[in-house]
Amino acid sequence: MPKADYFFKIVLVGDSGVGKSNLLSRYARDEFDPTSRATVGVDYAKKQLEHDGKTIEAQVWDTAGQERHKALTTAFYRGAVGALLIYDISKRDSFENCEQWLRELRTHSDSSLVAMLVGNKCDLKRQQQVDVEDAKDFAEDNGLAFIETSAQGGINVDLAFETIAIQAFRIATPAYVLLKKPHPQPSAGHPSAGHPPPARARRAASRDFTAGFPHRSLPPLSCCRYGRPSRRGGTTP
Ligand SMILES: Nc1nc2c(ncn2[C@@H]2O[C@H](COP(=O)(O)OP(=O)(O)OP(=O)(O)O)[C@@H](O)[C@H]2O)c(=O)[nH]1
Ligand SMILES: [Mg+2]
Repeated sequence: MPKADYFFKIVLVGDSGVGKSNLLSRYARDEFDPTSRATVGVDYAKKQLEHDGKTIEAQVWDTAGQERHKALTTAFYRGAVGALLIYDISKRDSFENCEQWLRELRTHSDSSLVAMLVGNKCDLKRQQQVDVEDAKDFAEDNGLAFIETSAQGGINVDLAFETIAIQAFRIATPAYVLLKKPHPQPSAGHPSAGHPPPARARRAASRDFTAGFPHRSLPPLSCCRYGRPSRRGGTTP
């Protein structure tokens, strides 16, 4: 893996069973496990992408949606610059709980964090319990981008991760360039591993954010569209 110019921590949140771990394995290794078990502690994977002539390394943290397996929240969110807030399109509850997840996300992370609402399992259209319009409304009300994905079918998975990484790149550039090193990985059995970015970097990130990150004006991504992220965060077929 070449040395990256930027390292961004991205966290996955959402109810148990929505497909967080499978989205991560599809993105990082192009794998899907139909019999995957509930995550215990924290899982971690990274992948690089090229944008604007720069190499960005997305360091993705995944934890348990189940309350009893929940990892230490503070450590999990610390230093995150992006988040995917995931629900299962065939489980209404998992969408309704997004409000709670978003609250938790906002409580524990920096105000400059960028987030995207992700309706996973869009291959289960016949069992769909969450109207796309409801999801778009929720996303718009909360300043989130929105996309539907399928970890099973590999639909829009790269696009979701790449879009959030590129959004993070747009706001974080001057601050996180100071870091120039990856966040420490969570070590096995110690999900609390990890250190916050220097206070200087975090203060700079907040300052830069006020300069006007366009995530509120991003058009919601269409349901199950294929394509690559464009410079404006939408898709180009
Ligand atoms: N049909 C379908 N099933 C999926 C999809 N993504 C995940 N699943 C299945 O949903 C179940 C739960 O997936 P996980 O990835 O383990 O869910 P999780 O959100 O990581 O769950 P926790 O670790 O408990 O928080 C597994 O049986 C997966 O195979 C998808 O896109 N489509
Ligand atoms: Mg999991």
